[in-house]
Amino acid sequence: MTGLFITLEGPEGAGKSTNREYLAERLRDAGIEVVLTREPGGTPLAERIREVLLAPVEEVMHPDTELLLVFAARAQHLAEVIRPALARGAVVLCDRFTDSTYAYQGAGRGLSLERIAALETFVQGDLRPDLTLVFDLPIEIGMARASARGRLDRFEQEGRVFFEAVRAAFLQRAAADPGRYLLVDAAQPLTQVQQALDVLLPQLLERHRG
Ligand code: T5A
Repeated sequence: MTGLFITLEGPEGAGKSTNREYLAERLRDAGIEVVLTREPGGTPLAERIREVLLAPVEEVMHPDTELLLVFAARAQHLAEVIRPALARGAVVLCDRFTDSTYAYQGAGRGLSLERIAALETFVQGDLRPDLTLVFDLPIEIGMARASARGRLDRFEQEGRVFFEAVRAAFLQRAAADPGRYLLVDAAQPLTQVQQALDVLLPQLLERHRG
């Protein structure tokens, strides 16, 4: 058995958390250890950094501060949760990871992709997800789903141009590496999204068996 690192990415309200739970159940039914986690966050300390990142505050957070906080949380998460789980042979299902940094801090905030890549190598070494599911949907559908929950976080308060840039970045990254990314049409009814995940399941089991 080999550990398998699967990330779920996409804009706000795309169904990442909902489908992470669904996939976890299917994998556990097959007797596999699954670690469910998320970014920013995933450990008590990284969750505190998440609170700083998401809370709307008066003072404008500088984009470099945002970038460094995201990677600070990620360093902790990798050390405490992700690397140990992969070493045990577990499947790690992570809601957002470094693709979100390229999309939000890179495309959204306009930070240099080279700088993000340098931090990616510094914090992760050569660790990259084995598979990334990109849940794609029109911005207005995702925002309607996300805002139905109530108060918007600091990112959700951004405007349409920001989210279009984020969505385009996910699509571009998925198109550039079809071996690692799988695009999921997240605008479909949930049952259809989950049927698409069911089709993927045998492949995941096969890869986990090594
Ligand atoms: N961030 C994160 C960065 O800027 N840089 C980084 O490096 C990282 C890691 C985190 C924020 O941090 C930023 C990006 C984010 O703005 P978050 O809460 O983790 O925030 O991310 P969100 O995308 O905001 O989380 P959401 O909960 O809004 O989205 P999900 O998880 O994609 O959606 P989910 O599953 O909670 O579903 C939302 C609602 O839609 C329904 C669900 O039942 C739920 O009510 N739903 C559907 N309804 C109809 N049809 C479907 N197919 C549906 N799928 C789900």
